Amino acid sequence: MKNQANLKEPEVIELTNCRTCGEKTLTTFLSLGPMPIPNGFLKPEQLTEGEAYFPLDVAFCENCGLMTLAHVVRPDIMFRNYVYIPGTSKTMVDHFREMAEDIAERFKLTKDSLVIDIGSNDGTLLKQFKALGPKVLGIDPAENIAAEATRQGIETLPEFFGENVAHEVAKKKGQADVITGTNVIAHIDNLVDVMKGVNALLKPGGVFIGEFPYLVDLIEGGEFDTIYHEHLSYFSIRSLLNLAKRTNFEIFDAKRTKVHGGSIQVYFRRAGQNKEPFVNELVILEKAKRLDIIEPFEDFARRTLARKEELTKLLKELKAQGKKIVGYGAAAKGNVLTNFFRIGPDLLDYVVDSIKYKQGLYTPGLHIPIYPETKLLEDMPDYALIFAWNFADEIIEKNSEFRRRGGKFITTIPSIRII
Ligand code: JHZ
Repeated sequence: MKNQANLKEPEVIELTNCRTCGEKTLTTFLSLGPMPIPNGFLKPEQLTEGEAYFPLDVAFCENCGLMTLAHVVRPDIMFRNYVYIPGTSKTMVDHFREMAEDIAERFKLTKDSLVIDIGSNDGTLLKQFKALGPKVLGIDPAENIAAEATRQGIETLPEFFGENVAHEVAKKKGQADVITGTNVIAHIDNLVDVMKGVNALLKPGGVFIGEFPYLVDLIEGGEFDTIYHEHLSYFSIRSLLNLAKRTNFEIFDAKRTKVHGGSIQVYFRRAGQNKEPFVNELVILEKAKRLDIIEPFEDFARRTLARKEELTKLLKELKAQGKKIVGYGAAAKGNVLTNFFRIGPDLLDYVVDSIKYKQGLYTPGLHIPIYPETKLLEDMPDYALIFAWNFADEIIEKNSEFRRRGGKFITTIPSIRII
């Protein structure tokens, strides 16, 4: 079984039809690029090699309300050798523990149940399921991370998920009671193929639960830096209802969660079980927020440009006062911010990060060096700009000594603040 990445395919293609409803009604309303892929961290010897830049334009589907990137970068460029892992964040580990407990209880999972996680990464979610009894299996195309997860006891197949892979897994391992996919469905272009794969791999009566950043939170919070090449789709429930209908599934529950700036968990099962059309408070909320027309998206684009001016002005003023500023958390979203705002080593001396795979590397595009978090106290810069704003509370709390010695944090989202 080998993956679907075809090296003969072009590196980037323009999207012509909406991925959830299939219509040709896409209108581009914001351009953040071109820029390098934001998890494309560089080794020192790669700094002079030149990087590939890809468009980063955002479009809106007038028909079903999906927000989507206007282009798709070939997946193997982004996901084969991946550096992001959720396991170093306490917030994510706690979140996945709660999620696993909730699902295991609600769907009465036992030690005979099978849970399969798509885009399972380092196995952080599956470890929680395993501790509760069920058998688990991960599927993730990042060969480096899949191998590490398997070494740690979470069997992980290094594959891109789709219908073909699903049939093979079902043959070898059997069908699953629950399939999960956290922060991965938004990363996949062919969602019809994903749903066909889920159909092949799910037991009768099984459920598929997807979690991803929620469009309402992204637009309201001005979370422009969540927009990058990996994240092809920014889902509303409305857009997903279209996808479910096209693929013979139905949504039977959807709820908001706090992670990654505000996410949703959406519950799918095979069609034909809902007695009434699915309407919950989120469907009503999206209508009230007018996310079915382009105006709120154009307003979001205006707010993003205003934030660019505000933050660059602040950093330049601090720099002119002789202050030393660094970045905190070499998140992919930080690389969107630095590239779009043009904030480079002239303003930020370095970035600190807890993930060992990122330390010693340089950020894509602007080449800011990355160090372990311990450098913050050794060096005591005046300001640390928090790129990983979704973990701001955790980061500020664990760095109380930095603040006690006079260090200050700057946040960018939901607003630019000095703490
Ligand atoms: P973090 C990820 O985006 C990747 P990113 C992915 N594409 C996705 O879908 C979204 O999340 C939703 C560091 N850190 O999670 C670790 C510290 O240094 O916001 C990470 O490098 N110290 C799958 O990359 C970064 O910050 C800490 O105490 O934007 C956070 O990256 C903590 C808590 C984190 O994701």
